[in-house]
Amino acid sequence: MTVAKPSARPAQPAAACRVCGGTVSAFLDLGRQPLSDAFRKPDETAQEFSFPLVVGNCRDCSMTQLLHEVPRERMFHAEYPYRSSGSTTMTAHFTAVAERFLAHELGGADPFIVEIGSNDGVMLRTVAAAGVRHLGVDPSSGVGLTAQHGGVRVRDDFFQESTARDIAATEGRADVIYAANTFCHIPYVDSIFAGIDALLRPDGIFVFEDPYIGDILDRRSFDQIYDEHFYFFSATSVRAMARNFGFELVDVERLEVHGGEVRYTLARPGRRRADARVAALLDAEAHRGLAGPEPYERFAREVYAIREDLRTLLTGLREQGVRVVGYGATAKSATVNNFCGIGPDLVETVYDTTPEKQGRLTPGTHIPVAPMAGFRADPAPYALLYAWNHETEILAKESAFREAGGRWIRYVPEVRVD
Ligand code: DWN
Ligand code: SAH
Ligand code: ZN
Repeated sequence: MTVAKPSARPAQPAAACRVCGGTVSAFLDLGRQPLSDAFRKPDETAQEFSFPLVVGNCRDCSMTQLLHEVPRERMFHAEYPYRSSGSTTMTAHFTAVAERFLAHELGGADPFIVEIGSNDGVMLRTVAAAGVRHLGVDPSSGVGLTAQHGGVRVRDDFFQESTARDIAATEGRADVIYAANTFCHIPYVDSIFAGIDALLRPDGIFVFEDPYIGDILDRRSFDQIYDEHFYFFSATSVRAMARNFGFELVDVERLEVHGGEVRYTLARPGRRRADARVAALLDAEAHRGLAGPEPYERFAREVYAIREDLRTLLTGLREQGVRVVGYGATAKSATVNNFCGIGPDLVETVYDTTPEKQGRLTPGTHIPVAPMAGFRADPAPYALLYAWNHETEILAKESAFREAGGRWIRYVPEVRVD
């Protein structure tokens, strides 16, 4: 398999910022990539969709973003396979989010919570169980059906201005609008903010949590970059974006989930006092130069080094005839496999608990995906931990693998075997 030269300059060096219209300059070209969640049936013959995965940083508002947008209907549809409840850590995380909203954020006699990207209902089912009025909005109707079976009300739709206006007209305004790992998936932020403005009560809050660019740079987690992740937020870029659309950033909270995230709270200007954490994170970002080009250029060099190291390790193991399997058919792994040229010759099988991914092939490089039982029944000496963001949970339940002499391969923040 051929891989692009490390010296390759991005095919497209610049684009217009989707937030402010300024100039986005590219800092990393990850090559042509498939849809990260399009797992192929083995007998499928149609040409796979691909697009140039190039990421850049806006010189004007400092928002990190992709230079090419994949049409949303290609990614989010009835067969979208990702299920939020597949991790016990994430399930506990979202139960705690719901409990916090229920305890602290609901005013009036008939409160209303809206979630954008409610997926299988992992957060809203706690709200539903408490008998509180709610609505999930999600265009991926397969996972939405699971939410409905769990007692959650779901609207099978993309959230945008028209959807929000319609909800406000028929159901009234919301106390809280929440989005986890979804707002960063949506390029059309102007329509989202117009929708938030139409749907949120005057004192309401818009809360969203997404991978934090500071953590991506620190942990060199280049696999957070894939079709669905359009934006990579910082406090600096979110504050500028919020102001641009008539909102104020009033709180930020660092989270350890999914490899490092920040939860941002927005309110209408003057409605909430900004927590001191906002100024602290803005200062920290200014101090480390997050607005400038240096940290991004350094990151790009580090990513190329990881690719070299990972390919050297995997091809070395192949030459010795040593088996390597993958753990977790993550969306992130599409970037790793396609950027590093990892196919079934280097990783024979990827094990995953998601029924919708099993029996299929990984996007682009076509590694078979198999049920997790095989990982234990037919243990290989090496396992590439694609679901590294769930490491604590996985290492706890897979302790037998290590005890039997199995070794984990990691690729972020560097290639490591242990
Ligand atoms: O932002 C997004 C996040 C929230 O979820 C979406 N764009 C798509 C998706 O990204 P991902 O696929 O990289 O997410 P995860 O949570 O890292 O995916 C974990 C994968 O590993 C799932 O396919 C489930 C699987 N898994 C497993 O097989 N055994 C997960 C755990 C915890 C396990 O023990
Ligand atoms: N909140 C969940 C799901 C994240 S996956 C979690 O944190 O685990 C991203 C979800 O966003 C998918 O279910 C996808 O269908 C949904 N999504 C993408 N664009 C959307 C939009 N414009 N409006 C609502 N949901 C959207
Ligand atoms: Zn910009």
